[in-house]
Amino acid sequence: MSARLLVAYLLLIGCAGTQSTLDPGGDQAGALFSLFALTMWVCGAIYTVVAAGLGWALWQAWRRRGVDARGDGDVTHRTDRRLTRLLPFVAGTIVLGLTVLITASFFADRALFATRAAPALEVRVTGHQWWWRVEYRDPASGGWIETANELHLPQGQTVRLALGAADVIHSFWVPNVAGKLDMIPGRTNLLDITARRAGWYRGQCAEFCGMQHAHMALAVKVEPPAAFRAWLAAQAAPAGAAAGRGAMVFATACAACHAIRGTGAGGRAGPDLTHVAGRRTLAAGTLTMTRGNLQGWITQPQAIKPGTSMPAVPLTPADADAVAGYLAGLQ
Ligand code: HEC
Ligand SMILES: [Cu+2]
Repeated sequence: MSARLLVAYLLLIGCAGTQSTLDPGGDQAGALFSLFALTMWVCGAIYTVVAAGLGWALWQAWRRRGVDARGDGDVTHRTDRRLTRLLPFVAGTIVLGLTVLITASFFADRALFATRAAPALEVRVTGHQWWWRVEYRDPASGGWIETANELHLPQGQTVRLALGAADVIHSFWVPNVAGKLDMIPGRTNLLDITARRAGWYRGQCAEFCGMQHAHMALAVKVEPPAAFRAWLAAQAAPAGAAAGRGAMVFATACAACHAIRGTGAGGRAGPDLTHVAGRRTLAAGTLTMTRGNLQGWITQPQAIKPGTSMPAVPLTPADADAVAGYLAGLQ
């Protein structure tokens, strides 16, 4: 008994979770899940009928074993005629089943890619090898507020994502919230999403994009609109004035690639680090955000994420410690 329970548990734990199509937390994921459930039920019913028919046929054959060999073919012919009368019913069921599935699929598709007239918020998400640039349209100024590797969504509001790519094709996929949509260089794909359930989710690049494709995750937080607005206002604020050894090291060794708004650093080759320590993960979900992991990443990014576009910058241990300390303070 306990072994059977364990099997059932192992089969079902995959269904709930922060990266699951079977645990929808938004309208678009809900539409996809309903389509999936309907398809499962229809196909499950057909499978059951077919399996029962096969069982019946085997049973008949077993009951009549030896009869046909004696040359008494009547029984077989009678059964054949009965089965022939069933054919229109079988064909009708197939046509009906397919029609239901095609219609449901058509409407699910429309629900998935419907665009609203006036979304509450506009967010630009750009795929890079192997991280995500995320920019929010500032409701106050109309400008863009830049962060990386983390997407915050106001609960219950429709957000328009403008998806693009800087280098190769990537694909945006946060299964608890919405279906996949490719991110293609030179093109902008629009996706309206409405997240309903607050919490943290995990997105994942869904188009193979090179060596570290597996380490291209996106942390997604759905939160009540007031909390979201407070978070966005904090993201919009520049970092405090840069002072101390860490800031100096950053200005010489890192600023060519990274921006920290409010300081002179304005590089755009890598993620914006203005509030880097406020993020949940480092390097697109590769590490959790801690002071120790920050320093580890800065000293040996190529060991942690081989092939990443961030080079190992030669720093003395004291300088690495100072710059990690500086970044850890950027909440
Ligand atoms: C040649 C450009 C380049 C230089 C120089 C560079 N970086 Fe990076 N950095 C990147 C890129 C690109 C990424 C994204 C890597 C990835 O996730 O695959 C990155 C990622 C990071 C991240 C993780 C950000 C996040 O959102 O998770 C931190 C922190 C970071 N760099 C700090 C530094 C520091 C400190 C220095 C200087 C010692 C530095 N970088 C030098 C390009 C650079
Ligand atoms: Cu990718």
